[in-house]
Amino acid sequence: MIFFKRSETEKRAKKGDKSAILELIRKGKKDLARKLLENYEENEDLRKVLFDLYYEEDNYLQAYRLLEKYGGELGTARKRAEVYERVGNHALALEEYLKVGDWESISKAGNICRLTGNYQKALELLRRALSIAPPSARQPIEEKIEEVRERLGLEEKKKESLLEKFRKGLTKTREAVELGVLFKGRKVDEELFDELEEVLVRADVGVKTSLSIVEDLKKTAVRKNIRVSDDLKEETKRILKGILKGSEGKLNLQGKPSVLLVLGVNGSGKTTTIGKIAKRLTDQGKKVLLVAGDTFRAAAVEQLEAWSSRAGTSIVKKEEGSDPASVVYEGISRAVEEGYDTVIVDTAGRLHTKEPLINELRKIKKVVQKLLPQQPSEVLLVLDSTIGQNSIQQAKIFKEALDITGIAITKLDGSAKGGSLIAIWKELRIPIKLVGVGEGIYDLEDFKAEEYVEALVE
Ligand SMILES: Nc1nc2c(ncn2[C@@H]2O[C@H](COP(=O)(O)OP(=O)(O)OP(=O)(O)O)[C@@H](O)[C@H]2O)c(=O)[nH]1
Ligand SMILES: [Mg+2]
Repeated sequence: MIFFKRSETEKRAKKGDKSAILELIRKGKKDLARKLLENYEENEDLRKVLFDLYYEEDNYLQAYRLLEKYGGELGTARKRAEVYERVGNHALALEEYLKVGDWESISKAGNICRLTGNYQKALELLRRALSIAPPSARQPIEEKIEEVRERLGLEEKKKESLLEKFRKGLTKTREAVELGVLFKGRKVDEELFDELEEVLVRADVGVKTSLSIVEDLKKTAVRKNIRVSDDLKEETKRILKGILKGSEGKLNLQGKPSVLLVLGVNGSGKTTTIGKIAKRLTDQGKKVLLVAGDTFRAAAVEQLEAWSSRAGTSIVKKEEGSDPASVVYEGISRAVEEGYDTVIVDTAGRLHTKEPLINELRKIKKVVQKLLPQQPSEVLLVLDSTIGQNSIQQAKIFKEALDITGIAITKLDGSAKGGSLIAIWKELRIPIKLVGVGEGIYDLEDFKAEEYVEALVE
């Protein structure tokens, strides 16, 4: 009997009967329901059900695809806002959050403005949110307001020092390694050295390197007759700075236009870093063109577009699935014709298909050189510091494809593995040119080894 009823529902559902499909969903047959709904995507009513299902399953890209294709009447404003936010279309996310209008949404809208560097608007929205938020929700909003006010003040006075930024950024690593605690008022003995080695490994400095640092320290301790741990701290800094000698580099933007290729695996922070670099250059009065060479998914192009408008650059893009090399060709041609100073190329980073990826990157470079034989002046590999030393493996694969001229290390602000930077330098010997210390448009710094070590060991 039950069996009969179930197949009856499925039969109706297959014919596009909404209540039958809803029943399937209620009964947990979501895969089937989704498949059926996808066949009826053209139907306005069923499309709404499909959107809600995608949303529920955190399938933001598909939900976004529906919004793109059929216009923004699906779901509720709150759901749409979340989808837009997740795929990085901040302008539309903002619009939708403001439509919802409760304290939570206004606060989210304020946060988007904060992250995109629109601090004046962020302040206005966060204050509005604070005025209508329940007491229990006020603290985090107040903290954000504080941060934005600081930003506004700092921007006038010129930003906080690099050391400060590194200090803040490396908080998580420091918490994990507790070097400060370790070096405080301890006797210098074997136990201390063991612990030191352990915390260095924990910060992902690498086993071999950690061991050699500790060996070096032991010798120094004997030679200089060091008996209290506090004195070891300065020696540790000295050794680390020695290891990092030569690791600093500056972006090479020679030529007009100069071409910057940006590589890295999915989620490493390529697009964000491109946005930050672009902002830096346009602030210097440069004419910058972004090229959406990640044609693998539509949202990637959207994301780059959002950064492009924030940074005030132009963008060259094509539809999802286009040949990346052809987008690059178009971009470089346009940059030459229209006198751009710098072209920055975003690329796709799916590593699970290694060979095609390598071929694609080589092809992109070839296309660049067909038009501009001296370029790219910079091939920048973006590595995520939160995955620590695993990024070394990734880097090696990208090295197979192209000569990498510089590294950008991202998310140093959220990483307990900030020590991996040392291992990355030791292993790869490619200059570290930039570090990402937050999600905001100004959260990018030139790498400075001294400041990094000071912040790490302090
Ligand atoms: N905290 C922090 N987050 C960052 C930083 N850089 C990037 N992110 C975040 O990391 C996530 C991925 O960044 P994307 O720029 O989209 O990475 P991507 O390499 O372009 O990723 P794909 O386009 O998927 O290949 C986003 O949520 C960014 O906000 C950083 O320096 N600090
Ligand atoms: Mg990207």
